[in-house]
Amino acid sequence: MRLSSSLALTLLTGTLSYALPAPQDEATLSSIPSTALPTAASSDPSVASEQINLLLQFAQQEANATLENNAIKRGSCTINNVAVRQEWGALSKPERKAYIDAVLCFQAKTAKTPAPLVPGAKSRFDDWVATHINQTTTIHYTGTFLGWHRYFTWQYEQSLRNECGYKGYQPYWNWAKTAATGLETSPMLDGSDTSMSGNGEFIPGQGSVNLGGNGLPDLFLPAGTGGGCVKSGPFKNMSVNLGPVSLGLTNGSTISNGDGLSYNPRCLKRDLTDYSNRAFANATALAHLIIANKDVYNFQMEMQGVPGSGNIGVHGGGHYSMGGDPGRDLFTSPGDPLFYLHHGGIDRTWWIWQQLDRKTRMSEKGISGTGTFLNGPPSANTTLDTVIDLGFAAGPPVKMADLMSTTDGPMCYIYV
Ligand SMILES: [Cu+2]
Repeated sequence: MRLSSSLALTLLTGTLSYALPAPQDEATLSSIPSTALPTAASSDPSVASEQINLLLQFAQQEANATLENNAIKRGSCTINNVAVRQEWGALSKPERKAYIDAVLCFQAKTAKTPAPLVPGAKSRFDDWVATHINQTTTIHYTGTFLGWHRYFTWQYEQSLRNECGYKGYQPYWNWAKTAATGLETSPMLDGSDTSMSGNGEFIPGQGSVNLGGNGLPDLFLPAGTGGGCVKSGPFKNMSVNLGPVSLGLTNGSTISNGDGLSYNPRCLKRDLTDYSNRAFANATALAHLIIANKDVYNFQMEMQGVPGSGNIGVHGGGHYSMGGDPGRDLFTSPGDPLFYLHHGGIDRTWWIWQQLDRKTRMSEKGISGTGTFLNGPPSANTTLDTVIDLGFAAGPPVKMADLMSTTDGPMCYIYV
């Protein structure tokens, strides 16, 4: 029997959650040879979606084998306890609500960051924004980009569980899906009580955001369909306390509030922009990113966008399709709680890509870059021994070596 890929995925999810595969499902699912994987990304979105599904199934098969191996070796992360991260739309409404409640709880808890260091950090949620602001120039376009954001997102998930009683795991944003459906009607952004809140209030007559300048060619992104304060859903009353540091506005200019660490309470703004989602983070972009890039340098450059190339990658595509404040601010972006779903998507993309060649892509050969933004000013190469430290957000500091696998180090999760 040949299963449709979506049915197979459903079955595989069941397999991983309950570890009780029916024999016939196992036989069907454990048989994707690497030679069956696509070697060139399709430019047709529906074909590209099928390609991504196949890559995902292969990745799950590889991860599954590792988990079974761990069980034999009596490792701590096995198929019986592995966390399964799901797409927002795959969560039930009570599961979505539980995640939202945990984030609201986190936003109501007092910060651990000392006020003299970051006067604007008022909540536990803000501790994470402060850490990201403080380290922005050493965690983007660096050798640590993927590992740092993996650890940051995982520790955020763990803190929601440990400090706010959340029982689930970090959901992720599937950009290919919202590129097809549009953002505002997706369960993640429809403004309902079980969404991550919706669009900002519509501001008429907005211009474009310019991502060029400073010696780079102009790159104009059209404004979205919001622009103002978010007025619906769970985060309509949230206060954005930190930043901005480098916030692109829809008149082409950029504003900042110094180092962004002082107290600057304001509403959460969004400017949902389907254009940015569709142009840079649709299924064909995602399939190309995973299939066409054989080494991590090219993979992470295409993911973040080669500056001046006119392509901002799926990373930029996701950020700029949220828009608003702090969504368009590279430094303060974790101030929008949607950040963590976006970075769940980034981490999942890296995870799939790694599973295609585990030996290389989880080793030091799977790291490229230095400790500074595009190596400016020049700094040492990132290695497996490079330490990631999340400051007051969460500890302990870890080495990159512990972040190359989501099941063989301190973490224990996979994606569906
Ligand atoms: Cu970041």
